[in-house]
Amino acid sequence: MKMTQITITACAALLASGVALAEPKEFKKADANADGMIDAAEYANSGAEKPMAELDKDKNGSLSQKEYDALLEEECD
Ligand SMILES: [Ca+2]
Ligand SMILES: [Ca+2]
Repeated sequence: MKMTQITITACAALLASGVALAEPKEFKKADANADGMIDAAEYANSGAEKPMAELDKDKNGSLSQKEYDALLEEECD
């Protein structure tokens, strides 16, 4: 088995024991209208399972790329 496969398998096991199996989309794919922000509707379709409010650090009701990227970084810790 290749190293990348081992890593992915370990990651999947971690996710299975924790919260999500779904992998959130990358920012540009989640941002359906390409306005540079993820709004609530886009977030609902992003595949993320974390409550949006936890990522919305400035509480403006949408996620900047920086706010959204925190989700991707936490995904497989
Ligand atoms: Ca958007
Ligand atoms: Ca925000």
